[in-house]
Amino acid sequence: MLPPSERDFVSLTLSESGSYTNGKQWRRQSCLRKWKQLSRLQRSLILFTLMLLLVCGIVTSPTLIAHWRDGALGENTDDGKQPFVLDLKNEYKFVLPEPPSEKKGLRRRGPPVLQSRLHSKTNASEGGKAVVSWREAVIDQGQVFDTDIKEAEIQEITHESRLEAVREAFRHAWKGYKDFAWGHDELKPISKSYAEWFGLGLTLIDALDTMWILGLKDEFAEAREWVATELSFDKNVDVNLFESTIRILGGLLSTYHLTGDSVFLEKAKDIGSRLMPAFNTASKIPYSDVNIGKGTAHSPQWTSDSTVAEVTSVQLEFRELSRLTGDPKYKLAVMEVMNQVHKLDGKNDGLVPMFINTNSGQFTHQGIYTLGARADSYYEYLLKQWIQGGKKENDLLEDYLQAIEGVKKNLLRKSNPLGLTFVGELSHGHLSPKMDHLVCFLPGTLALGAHHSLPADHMELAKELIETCYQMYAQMETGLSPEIAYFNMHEGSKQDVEVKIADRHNLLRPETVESLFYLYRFTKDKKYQLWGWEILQNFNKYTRVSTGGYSSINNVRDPAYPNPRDKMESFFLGETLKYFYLLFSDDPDLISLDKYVFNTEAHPLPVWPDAE
Ligand code: DMJ
Repeated sequence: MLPPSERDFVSLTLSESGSYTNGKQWRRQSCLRKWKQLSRLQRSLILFTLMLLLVCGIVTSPTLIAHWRDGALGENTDDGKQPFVLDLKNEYKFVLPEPPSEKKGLRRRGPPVLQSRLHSKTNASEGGKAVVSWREAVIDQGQVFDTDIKEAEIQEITHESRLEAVREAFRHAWKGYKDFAWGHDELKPISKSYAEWFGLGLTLIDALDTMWILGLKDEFAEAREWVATELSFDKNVDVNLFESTIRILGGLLSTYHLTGDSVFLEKAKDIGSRLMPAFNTASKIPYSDVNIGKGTAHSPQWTSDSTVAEVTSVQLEFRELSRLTGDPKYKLAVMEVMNQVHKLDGKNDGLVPMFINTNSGQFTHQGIYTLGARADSYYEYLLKQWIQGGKKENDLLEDYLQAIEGVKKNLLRKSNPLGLTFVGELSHGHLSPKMDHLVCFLPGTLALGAHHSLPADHMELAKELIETCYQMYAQMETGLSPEIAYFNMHEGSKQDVEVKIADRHNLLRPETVESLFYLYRFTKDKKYQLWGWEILQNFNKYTRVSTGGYSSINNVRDPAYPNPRDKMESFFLGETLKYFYLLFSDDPDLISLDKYVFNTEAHPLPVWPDAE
């Protein structure tokens, strides 16, 4: 216990200058008398009016609002200074400091540079159709897709310094996780605490192979020790089958392959077998949730449906588990799902609805077709299972090829004014120009297919779509994409990408960086690295928390007020930073795309050598 002198206490002292004169005392007593003569109702009314005036005064004071908004919530400032939070001692602390690359004297890229580059080109091309981009910058349509980025611009930041910038970003994210969330699922970097989802150290497991690929040996060794000594799946906890398969099972399997360390294989077997009760349904279409301690499984409380993307995006992992263990039960369970979905009615030119019933095994809520949430990775896993198994499973390939034709026929449109190709959503015959950021996995998947000898026009479409995904970042004021974009299709629109208020958040998602990586690997066009570098700079500028970690943000449209959500998703370490690193690496053998397929959480699994 501290001595009394050092303990916190509050003292009130009347100073001499505070003593009253007789006149003042008299006036005070007289006021008091009048106050006491009032009825209780009169006194209450006066007090209520005074309170009302006080509250109105505070609420309408612009200075106070700005102070509260910028200070208490930890936002960026308008004048380009660093944002701050008001901590409990009333001191200001920086939350989102200068990106490390700037500290090292590297030139910042991102929207301001893009803006001036495009602006000067506009002046040079008079008569070109001009559009207004972020911060009112005028962009010449013809120049936006200029692939002729000067070599000097690319070389100004060296290859190695980009890789180091990713390592530094990872270390910074890891520091936050280690300091405030070690062994828990997710870091809450602003409140310096953690959030549990399954209570299984999700971020740590998701990040294992990223550390290995980035060469962060000390961090990896510490995390490996936690897995070996602390991680237990013997817990009475409900987990989501899909999320725990792609993040935990996938993360453990890929780390086993990269390291050869059997501790990861043993853990993978343990979680894999604990997830199997999900497949005990009347239809064999799995439930969404499993209790890994009790061995029971169930649908969500409100429905007996599962999500189509979820039940068809666990196959890479369970197939691999069967191959490694020699036990076919995992593979049989997940291939049964694929076989059923292959035969189902209710598809539209190969496009699937978003829900499937665990009792009947039939699609439900038919009529809506999207490449976004709830359907996305169904398409990704058709192609990747075909590659994983040695390109022999024809049903998978047929379904994939038919679906891509379905996308072309039903979902593709051009935006205005730039003519960006986007993937909309079909709802009962009506095309909505809505595109989730999640859809940005598609350019990478199309490019991967083309690399594996699928039609060359898939690569052309991939190139068009990745430019759209990049513009979802570049047309925003922060240079970061919203969760969902709406594309203008009307003549005379000023910019292509519109965002609804509810969709302005950015969760540090990986899909665009993932596709940039594939496009760069296959084309070697340096513009993809440059675009990725811009995006990394903007993550550093608007989402980095000074005490460690990165935070998803609420508003990509307001650089002065991005409004951190206080959460670092595990996929930021598992996927986003890994894809950044692979994008900036020029080594085609660093996770060769002929030897590995990435699961949908960016965990590389081997293409089967002698595909059975
Ligand atoms: C990840 O968990 C996976 O990439 C999944 O396929 C989609 N959602 C997140 C990332 O956005």
